[in-house]
Amino acid sequence: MVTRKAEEINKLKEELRQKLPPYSSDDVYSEEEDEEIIDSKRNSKGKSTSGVHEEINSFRYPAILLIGDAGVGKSTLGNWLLGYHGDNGPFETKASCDPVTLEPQTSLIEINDRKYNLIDTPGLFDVKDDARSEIALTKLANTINHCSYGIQAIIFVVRKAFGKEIDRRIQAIQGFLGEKSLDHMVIAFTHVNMDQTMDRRIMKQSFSSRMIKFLDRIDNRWIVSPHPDLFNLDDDIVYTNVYEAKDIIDSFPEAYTTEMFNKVRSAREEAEETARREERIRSCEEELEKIRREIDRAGRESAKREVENHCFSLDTIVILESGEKIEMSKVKIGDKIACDVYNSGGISKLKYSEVYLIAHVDKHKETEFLKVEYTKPDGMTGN
Ligand SMILES: Nc1nc2c(ncn2[C@@H]2O[C@H](COP(=O)(O)OP(=O)(O)OP(=O)(O)O)[C@@H](O)[C@H]2O)c(=O)[nH]1
Ligand SMILES: [Mg+2]
Repeated sequence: MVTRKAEEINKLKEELRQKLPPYSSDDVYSEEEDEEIIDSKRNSKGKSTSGVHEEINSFRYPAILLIGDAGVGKSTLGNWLLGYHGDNGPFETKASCDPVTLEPQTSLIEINDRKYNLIDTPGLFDVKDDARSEIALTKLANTINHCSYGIQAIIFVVRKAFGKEIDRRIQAIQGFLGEKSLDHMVIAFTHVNMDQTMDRRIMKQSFSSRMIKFLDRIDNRWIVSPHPDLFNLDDDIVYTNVYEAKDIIDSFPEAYTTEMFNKVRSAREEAEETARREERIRSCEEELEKIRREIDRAGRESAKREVENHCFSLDTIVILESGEKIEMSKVKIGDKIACDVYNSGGISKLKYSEVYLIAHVDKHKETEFLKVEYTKPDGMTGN
């Protein structure tokens, strides 16, 4: 694994030295080696980005994605992997409060004679800015959709001291890329101290139980991205980690495909749409309930006023025997309207009474009535 023999490391160093001249901003990276690489460009800040470009339409090979929090050291690791010093390679790096890589950048990388697009992505989790995280996720989705040759590896760059937050990050990545993406994932730890970088066992001892569980899930595929202030390109440990990463990447049998990603994406979008729909229904129901309560309260107040006035108003709603509800003003002689409630075998039922006279429609005008009491021939009385 990581502790390679000295000669082997020297051989690897020599190989790399032959392949890659030291980076200088005037270099035109591998244009001669690969005619498909787009001409070197200048990024928005004017710094030369030889060998790195932002044309995501130009992916010609399986992709290796560098993902992780903003400022965690993704571009630095990209540079190490390309054979440059972490802080002095094609990918721009900077100690900055603001995110540095704002658009996905790509550079060609060759591992065991196979070419890949190494893609440096904008920071996914910006603790200071949720909207920016959202944009970064959209950009990542867009980038993935352009990886028509699939994704060979996802290098998830993680700050070593990242404690309990790791679960949230992993869940977010899994939710975004899908469970299958874990089969293509390598964890790269940054901000690791000298001892932990030099000795994998010391590093292991520092893992939390959560981290151990997660690393088990991905078959312990992890490397250390050496601290650029502590290590040089020539240091064995840099080579060891770079080659460990490359071995892992090369060992993945088949690439994670855009279809897999899009399947996860449509499932996620469907779930989000369902959640949004349910939320809309819930808020409509809440609104309806509020209106119902309002009507009920207004009805009670109006009934109270009517009782106080000894009269109903013309817009008072009455229930007909047919169940239809109409305003008092629409009532006709002969209609049977609900006038009382009675109990029938434990069930409340409405009692209806026939309208035989509409006598007093103006509640503001006082009218005199005669009360007639009668006795029918069968002895029944009424008034
Ligand atoms: N202490 C420490 N600093 C590091 C490490 N890796 C990178 N850095 C420094 O952290 C700063 C940010 O590194 P970048 O590689 O630009 O980080 P990034 O993840 O690409 O950042 P964004 O593009 O802004 O998302 C640089 O100054 C690096 O030198 C590390 O392992 N330890
Ligand atoms: Mg960056």
